[in-house]
This record gives sequence, C-alpha cells and structure tokens, in this order.
Amino acid sequence: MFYKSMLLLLPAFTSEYNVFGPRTDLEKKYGTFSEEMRLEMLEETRKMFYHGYDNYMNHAFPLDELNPLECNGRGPDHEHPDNININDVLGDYSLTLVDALDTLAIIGNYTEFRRAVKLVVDTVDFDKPNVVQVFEANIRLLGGLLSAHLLMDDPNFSNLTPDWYLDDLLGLAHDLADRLLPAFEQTSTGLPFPRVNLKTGLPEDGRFSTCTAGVGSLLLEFILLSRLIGDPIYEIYVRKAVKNLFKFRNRYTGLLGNVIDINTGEWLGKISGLGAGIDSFYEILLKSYIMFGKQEDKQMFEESYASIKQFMRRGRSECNRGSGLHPLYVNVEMDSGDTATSWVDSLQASFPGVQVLYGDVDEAICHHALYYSMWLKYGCLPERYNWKLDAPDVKFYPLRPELMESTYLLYRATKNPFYLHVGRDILYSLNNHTRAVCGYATVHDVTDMSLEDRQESFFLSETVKYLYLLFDFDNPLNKNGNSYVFTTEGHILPLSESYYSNKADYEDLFSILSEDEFDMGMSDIPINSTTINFSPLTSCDKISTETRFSLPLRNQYLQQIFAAFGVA
Ligand code: DMJ
Repeated sequence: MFYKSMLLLLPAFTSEYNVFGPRTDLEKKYGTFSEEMRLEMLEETRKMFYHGYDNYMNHAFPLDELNPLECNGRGPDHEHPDNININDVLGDYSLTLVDALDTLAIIGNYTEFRRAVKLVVDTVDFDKPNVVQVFEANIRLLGGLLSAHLLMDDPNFSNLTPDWYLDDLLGLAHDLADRLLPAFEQTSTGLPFPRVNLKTGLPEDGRFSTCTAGVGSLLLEFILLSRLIGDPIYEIYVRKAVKNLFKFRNRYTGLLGNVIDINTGEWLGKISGLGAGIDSFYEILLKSYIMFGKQEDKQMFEESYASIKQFMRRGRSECNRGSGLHPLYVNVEMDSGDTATSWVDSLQASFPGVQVLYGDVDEAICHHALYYSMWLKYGCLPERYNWKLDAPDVKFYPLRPELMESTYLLYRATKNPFYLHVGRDILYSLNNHTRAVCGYATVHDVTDMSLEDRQESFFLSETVKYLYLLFDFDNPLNKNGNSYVFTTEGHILPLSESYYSNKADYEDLFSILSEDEFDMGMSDIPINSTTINFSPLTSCDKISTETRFSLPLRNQYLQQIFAAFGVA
C-alpha cells in the first residue's frame, strides 16, 4: 500500500545540503535547464495555444466549447436539462473565447485580442433562458470580462485597447452580474443558490444545497465589479455570504464541510478537504485579502489554514527534514478531524500555489512533489487518486490546470530549474496523450489514455497560460509579478491601491448589515497555532540558497516519493 510503503523507504535524514558534494542523478537531471530548451518550450506552448484556440475559432465559435475529436462545437444540452456536467458551465455565450481573452494578451497577440474583444462585444448576449451555475459563470465569464477590461488600461500591456472601446466589457460584466444576483436575494442565510436562469432569475426547481467553493469563491469578481462601477450591492452580498458561511464552521475543529443547505446552514456534506467543492474557498480568502486589504479575509484564511495544518496534514512534520511519511493532506470529517476518505482529488494540486502565496514555500514544495509524482505515473492526474490502494478512484482528466498552476508559482518563488523540468514534462504529456486533430481532448481513462470529445474552456484560460508564463521570462506579467492576482480561473487582475477597503467610498453602507452578522466569533476556536511555524506573507527574497540551487525537495525525499509512485 502506497502510504505505508513510504514509511519503510526512508531512514532518518538530517544532513545539510553541501554545495560542493558530488551530485546525485536526480540533482544532475533537474539541476539545470538550458536557455535553448526554455525557448523551445515557449515555442511549443505557443503552438499548443494556437492549436486549441484556432480550432475553437474555426470549428466551434460562437458556441461555448470545442469538440476536438469531431471538429465541431457545443453549447448547452437543451434536450437534457439535468445534464449539469454540461449545463452548469455552457450557456450560449461563447464561453471559450471570453475565458481566453486575457491569455491572448499574455501571449502577446494584441491584434487577435482586439478582434476577440470586438467579437465578444458584438455577439455575446446573456439574455437567454439558460440555467447555469453561479460559481462557473462568475469565475469563467465575469472574471474573464473584468480581466480583459482592466488590461486595456494597464501600462504593462500598452496599445491593447481598440480605438472604439467604451467600457463595453465592463457593461457586459455588469449585465451578467445582475443576472446572477437573484441567487442571493431569497435565502435567509445569505448563502447563494447554486444556479440561476440567466433570463428569469431563480429556477423553479432550484436546489437548496451548494458547495462551499460555490459560496466562497465570488469575492474577487463581485467586489471588483462594485469598486469599478461604484455600486456596493455586489460586494455586500458576497461579503455577507462568506461571513455567514464561515460562521457555520465547526466550533471545535474550525473546519467547514463541502455541501451546505443555504436555508438552514446545515451541513449536508461533512467532508473537509482541499479539493473539489471547497478548494477555491481558501484560495479566494487569501487573494481577496491581497487585493482589497480587508483584515477579516486574512483572519478567516489564517484560521482555516491553521485548522488545515492541524487536522488534515499527515506525514513527517517538516518537508525537508527528519524521517517518516511524505506529507499528505487528507480529507477529514469536519466535526472531528478524523480521516474521512482514502482518496485525494486532482483539484487539490492547486493548493501548493496557495501555500506559495502565503509564504509557506517548503510545505508547497512537498505538496507539489506528491502531485508531480502522480503526474509522472499516469501522464496526467486522475480526478481522484486512492492513496490506500495506490490506484485511481475516478479516472478522467479534463485538461485541468492545477498542477501547472502550482508549478508556475513555485518556479516564480524559488527560480529553481526543477520546476522548468516539471513544466516540460507536463507539456510533453499533454502533447503526447491529449493532442487531437482539432485541439486538445479530455482523457477519459488515465489507465488506458482513451479520450473524450471535450476541450474545457479552462485549458486555454489556465493550463496553457500558466505553461506559457513559466517559460516566458520576459512576459510583462513576470516582469511585474507583484502587481497582479490570478483569479481561481487564472484571470489576471491588476492590484491597485484604490481597491483597498478603506478607500471604498461606500464603506459606511456596510452598517446596513447588523453587527451580529459581522461577528464571526473567531476567538472561541481552540486552534493550535503552533502548527504554523513559518513566516507567512514574506518576500521571495527569503528563499534559502539551498531551495534555489539544489533540488527543492532534497534528493532522498524526492527519491522516496518517486519510489512510492514507481517513477524513480
Ligand atoms: C477551473 O474552472 C478553476 O480552476 C476552478 O477553480 C476549478 N476547476 C477548474 C479547473 O480544474
């Protein structure tokens, strides 16, 4: 069994890294990455983007997604309204194009960016009776529109703005957000309904349960919209939703479950983890704090992070010291912290990126190494991996970005060539296994690498974007890395002092929410704060020389996790 076998593999290890010592095979393999190779990877990534994008534009636009095997497009499944796998995301609004706008800017194709903006402005219309998920519409569409709008005024991306542009994307974003608002208007808890009908408001048979990420991941886009158009309503709704959600956490563990009843606040799913249904809740709290500077976001994140460390983390206590199991974050029961499942899911591979952002780089290194090893084993990430059975529980891989995202962020934090190698491995696997005649296809089963006819919009908005940014050292975004936040859909939002909470000229309006609603009772949870033993939110300059120039995960530990996955 995978997790037990790792224990046997590792004796106590405490020796310090010696720069002058002989290099191991792994150190030789990962220790350098030539400039020639970097440029080749950049070019390969550019080709990857155009193979996905051009085929979407030629065969699928104005439909939402590309079918890369059949070379056509798809919109919502109108015949099967219950097909939420499709209908939650697709809504007859050229999803892939809207989601990919800022990638066009990042890749430096300003001409196509301007053409794409024109197409969106001329053809995208949200006045359609489609029932979509609020979370998905928010992160993919609202975020895509706001990001592209803000790039127009961004000095780091000069000459992007078409000469006819009059805040048209902001207008579309405003219209979309108004269509999502009914989700917030009719619940006693303030937690939003999971779905709306874009034309008529709440669906008649709307469900009363939602996932934690569905409530907690709207902060960036909704608050930003409020700040841009000067209307506090979007901010008020999402802040109230997140605070009330947080109040429903368990008083002993500080943990939230994964599914909640929006009318009663009762937890319908009590599994607490870092993956599906909850992942971006943590991420967005931290990013909202970075973007808007509100202490309560930081406080909620830090309390949650302490609970995560205390209850979900297994394995040796330090990533690069001591002996024992490779660290693993497991799903636990929210009420007790006891292990709840023996699987982890692929969405969790983004969490090392959150840990980087918070300054817990050593922990991110270990967390990432586990998913990288899994990637090497399968050539992608199974949707769910069972660490007891050492086998996938759910076998598809829909071109998700999470490992690529944390690889990019770890590279920016450490500048260690190890992560360029990881990026190259990801690029090669995607090209070897998922490249289809008209784009890139979902892996249906990681055990035989059979394909499904679907290229999700996040492939161009995230997976390829993070790959490109990894290899494009001179990208304006990398040159000004501290000036942006990535949304959970990989959309870039420029930081601005004007967004800081104390600059919002409608701050006093928050008094329309009662004091009680703002009281999150934060101090009464017995969190073991000693589990946080690093300096959060510190600068990357604090990265040790060892982390920067040796293997980020020391040789013996990297061998251990590779051996556990049989990828030595
Ligand atoms: C994306 O839409 C976002 O990254 C979201 O946070 C999680 N799911 C997909 C990618 O896997």
